[in-house]
Amino acid sequence: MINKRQSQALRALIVIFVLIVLVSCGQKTPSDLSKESIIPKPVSVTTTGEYFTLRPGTDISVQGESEEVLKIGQYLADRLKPSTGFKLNVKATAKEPKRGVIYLTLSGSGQNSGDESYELIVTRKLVKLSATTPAGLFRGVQTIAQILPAGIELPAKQEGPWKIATGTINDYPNYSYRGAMLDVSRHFFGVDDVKRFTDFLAYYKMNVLHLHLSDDQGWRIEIKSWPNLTIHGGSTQVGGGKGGFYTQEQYTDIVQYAKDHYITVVPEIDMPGHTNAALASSAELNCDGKARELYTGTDVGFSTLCTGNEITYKFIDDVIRELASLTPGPYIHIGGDESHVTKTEDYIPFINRVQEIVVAHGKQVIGWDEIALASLKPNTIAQCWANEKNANAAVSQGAKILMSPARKAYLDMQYDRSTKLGLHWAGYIEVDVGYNWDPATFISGISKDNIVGIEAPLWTETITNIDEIEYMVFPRLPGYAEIGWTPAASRNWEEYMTRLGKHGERFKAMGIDYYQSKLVPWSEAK
Ligand code: IFG
Repeated sequence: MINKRQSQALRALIVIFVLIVLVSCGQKTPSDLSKESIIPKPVSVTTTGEYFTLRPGTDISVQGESEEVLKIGQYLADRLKPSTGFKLNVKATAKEPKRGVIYLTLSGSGQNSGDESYELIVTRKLVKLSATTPAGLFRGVQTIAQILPAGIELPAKQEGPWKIATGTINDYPNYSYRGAMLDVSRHFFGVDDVKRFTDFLAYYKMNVLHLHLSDDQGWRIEIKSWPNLTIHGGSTQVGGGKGGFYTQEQYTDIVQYAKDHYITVVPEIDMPGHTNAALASSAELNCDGKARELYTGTDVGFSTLCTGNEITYKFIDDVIRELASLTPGPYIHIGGDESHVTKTEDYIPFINRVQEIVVAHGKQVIGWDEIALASLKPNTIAQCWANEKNANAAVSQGAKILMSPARKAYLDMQYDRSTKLGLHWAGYIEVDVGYNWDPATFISGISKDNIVGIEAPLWTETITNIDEIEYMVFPRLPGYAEIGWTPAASRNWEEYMTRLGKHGERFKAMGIDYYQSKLVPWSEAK
């Protein structure tokens, strides 16, 4: 029997021990899930005020034997392993585990809101991520990474603890098409750069990678029936550098990598304008039968395929056939922009015929908004970039609109006049300008029902390497991802910029060379 003095001493010891445990945690114990800085902002978050702790023995349990879901489990493990140093074994399980694991299941996300919806329930004992499709699980995995401390993204082992605030998240996207474009023609970027760009899209739940594969300065995709397109047309770039191109094998590798991240590749062959690289590669594509010189400048609108020659349509059919066979996604982008030296009376039948060719090869057409001058096929999408009249003309033909207004969404626009990279013909796009708009009310006559989604193009006349890509893409990309995912009614700049500020640590952890806009309250690493 212990006496009063001893029991007081014991109580004091217990208090000291508890304090040591709490202090030694070294980090604020997350206990409010609704205060986490998730981008895109989820549809609904409820908090229960405790936390789940990732431990060395935490497994990732996957319901059933689906290879695809096990692969998502392994993707999550690979995301968490470097910084935690934990084994994070991925195991198939027949029934819901009791405790101590991250559990992925396709048993439905609690509300059937489309194929990218998910539900994440975190308790002290279990992290349960459920969805109705693997894509939904994959989107939910990005949320798990974002509600762990920013250090989770570091490539080397960190001191934990690795705690996740408890509660429930139900989430699904507002638009089905949420993407970004990389212009690999003006300057060529290798497969690894494209994969890193793809990672950025995946982290922020975007689902389309549009590759601008041909233009005046370079043809970047091997076409076996027209080999000179890449041998000659891929041999240079803006400024005269050595250029480059993707072999069909490399393109297939990019497409597979995107697919593994639940991202669809949209390949673009720009025509009839922006075709000097093709015109330099094959004399017969020119109306005068003379091959053009390669072009390494940055002018636009000076080139056109010979719309009156039959060989032009054989060329296009060969290109679209080979590209379609390499592209699992539903779309082929035919460009159609800035065809300033193609007469309108030639442009219209040309676009009509090219749409027929694309549809004949089983794909749907996307084109820049000028294609609205032609008769759009039923599933053709017009990408609105500069001309609101064209967008309205497309809608009046029943076409859907992909919103990429240059003055809001062009990632090659300078942040302000001091930005060393980029252009400003459409205006300066600081982080708030890129975020503070609603596609559904941006153009009169075009409402949410007419819009498939949003895409942020990065044109690369002035962008030459991955660091420069990162500087122009971050921190604006998460904002476009949120515009595509989160309803406008739930978005406002004042609230968003605080969440974005917390992502600075994540950008740093991922080695992203981002523009530290003065408009954003960047949080210091803890
Ligand atoms: N417009 C051109 C691009 C590129 C861009 C640079 C479109 C659809 C200006 N066409 O944007 O090729 O040069 O900001």
